[in-house]
Amino acid sequence: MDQAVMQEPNLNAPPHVRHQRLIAWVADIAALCKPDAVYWCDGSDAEYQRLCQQLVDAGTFIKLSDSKRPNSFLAHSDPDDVARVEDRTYICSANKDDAGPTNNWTDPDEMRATLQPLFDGSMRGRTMYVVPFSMGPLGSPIAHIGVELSDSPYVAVNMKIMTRMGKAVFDVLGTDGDFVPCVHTVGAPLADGEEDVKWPCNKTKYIVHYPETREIWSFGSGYGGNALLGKKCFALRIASNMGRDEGWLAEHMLILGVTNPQGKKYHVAAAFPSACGKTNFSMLVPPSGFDGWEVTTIGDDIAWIKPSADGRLRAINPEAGYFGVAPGTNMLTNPNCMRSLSRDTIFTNVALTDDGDVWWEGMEHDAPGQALPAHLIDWQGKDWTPEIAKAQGKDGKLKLAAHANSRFTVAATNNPALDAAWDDPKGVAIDAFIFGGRRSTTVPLVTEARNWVEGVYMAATMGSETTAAATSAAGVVRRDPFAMLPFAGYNMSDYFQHWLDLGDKLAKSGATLPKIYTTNWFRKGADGKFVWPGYGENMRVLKWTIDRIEGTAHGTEHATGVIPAYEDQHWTGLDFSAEQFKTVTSMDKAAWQAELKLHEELFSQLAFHMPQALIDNKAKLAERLAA
Ligand code: SAT
Ligand code: MN
Repeated sequence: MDQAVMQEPNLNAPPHVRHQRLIAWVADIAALCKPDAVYWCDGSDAEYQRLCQQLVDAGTFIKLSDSKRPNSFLAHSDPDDVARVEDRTYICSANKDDAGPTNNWTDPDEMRATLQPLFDGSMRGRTMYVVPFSMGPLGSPIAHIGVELSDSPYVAVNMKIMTRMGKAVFDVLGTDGDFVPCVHTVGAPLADGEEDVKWPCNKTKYIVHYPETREIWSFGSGYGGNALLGKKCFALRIASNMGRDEGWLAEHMLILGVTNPQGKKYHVAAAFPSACGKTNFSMLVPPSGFDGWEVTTIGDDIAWIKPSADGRLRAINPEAGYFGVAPGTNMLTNPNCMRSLSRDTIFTNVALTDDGDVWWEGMEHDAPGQALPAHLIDWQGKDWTPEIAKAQGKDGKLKLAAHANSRFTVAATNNPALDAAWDDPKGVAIDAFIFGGRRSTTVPLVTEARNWVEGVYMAATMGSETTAAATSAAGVVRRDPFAMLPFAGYNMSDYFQHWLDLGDKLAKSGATLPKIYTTNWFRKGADGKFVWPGYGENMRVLKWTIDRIEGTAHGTEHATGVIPAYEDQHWTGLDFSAEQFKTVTSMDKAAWQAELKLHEELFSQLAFHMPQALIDNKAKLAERLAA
């Protein structure tokens, strides 16, 4: 690995690194973690290929067939390292109240004392990669820089796809630029001559944030949001703190552009909990009946939003790639995503086919007639056939070939629906926010907030049935305010206040605030099946929200907000009856009375600093429901 490899961990950095504080920090961490070598990533394609080959040689990566899936790899993780570990994730603010009741908190000094011996010598036998990255277009006024030190080459190659990673970051940093220091170790030091495992990790895991000093320390996991520290740790938990202090928003939101047949373009930012179809929505293909409409992707998971001089909220996607859920992705649910994944992709925990390609549950819909593959290697490296799957499955379901939270990592530039402005340093002006939960009952397909406070209330009280993206139990309803429950890096009530304050400030400046909506694609009928077809058909809901902004669509006032009637929706190209529409939009009074009790529970949990405006909004809602 040429001259960039340091034989002594604390040797000087390459000449293009001119930031003494950064170099000193790298030396300090090397002294603590004691890697065998330090390697400064330059972010080049050659480096990416070299590291991928190294991962192949180590058995971590399987190279997929070059004819089926060019330039692509598959990794199977340790079976105990497959998702974010929320119960091991900490916000260590100086004051407990600043972390709030929704975050795990430990006194920062105490946490440092706990972590010190764990990190001491944790990288023995490994190389420490210095991974410089920009979250957002290089040099953008909305972007920020981080440097991750990690002993995982899997992390280095994923960061190359997920962020603007490499040498150019040092130019932006100059001699004294700000960066968020991120330290990551898989926590599996190697004794002299000890052979490595394919997916090193540690049973003990700590994902730790120090909001005041803007630091991230991650120990013991090599997976996704636990290890790719630019993503949830920086872009949401640390950045939400930066946003609170500096007057901007770091949100768990996709950003899309939608252009109507007249050529007028709008931008929408939408929040959904993990694994609720954000990637699908961000790459939506307008269905039949929508000639002339176009949807383009700016981002699929995270948005950084800053007020600009003209009073508009301008958003960038801080990421440069997609780390999306594979199962359920197919040509029907997300054709643009399938096309993105046709090459240059890292897959994690999906199944391997006999001809060197990948497979996951849901893909069978792409190959009619050949419902399930005859043989696979499943995500745990075991033989999988439909017969084995049947015999070893539980509750009448087939044993999964791909883990429910299996993922793909792919560059945004592979997306055929990528927005021309996705990398624009100025960002895009947001016209509407959408907050969507996964609820089989109660919450209508779409509701428009009558004002900013009502919208913030809707977002704050959002509930969702849990998914496999976190290691906790799937399928129970939990409140997930703004889809930020696991990601808000400070007190949730203060975070609500921040949203209210920003709205106030923009309104006072005379700006038109974005409209706020909630959606729910997941209402079920009496037969327990989803009623709304979802996916591309969500365009119909999107069109209504845009037409409301244009002032051309009708809606009816309900207790919770404004809801379209059947005739307010554009139905060309879809056979969807008024009766079905009623099932997905009906407002059941009793269900809402029960729902309000759950809002009450949330409000008492978050009582400290709960904004009065939201308490008042709840009282008004209760009155309207009682009327
Ligand atoms: O594991 S990640 O946090 O990167 C993905 C997710 O949970 O949304
Ligand atoms: Mn997410």
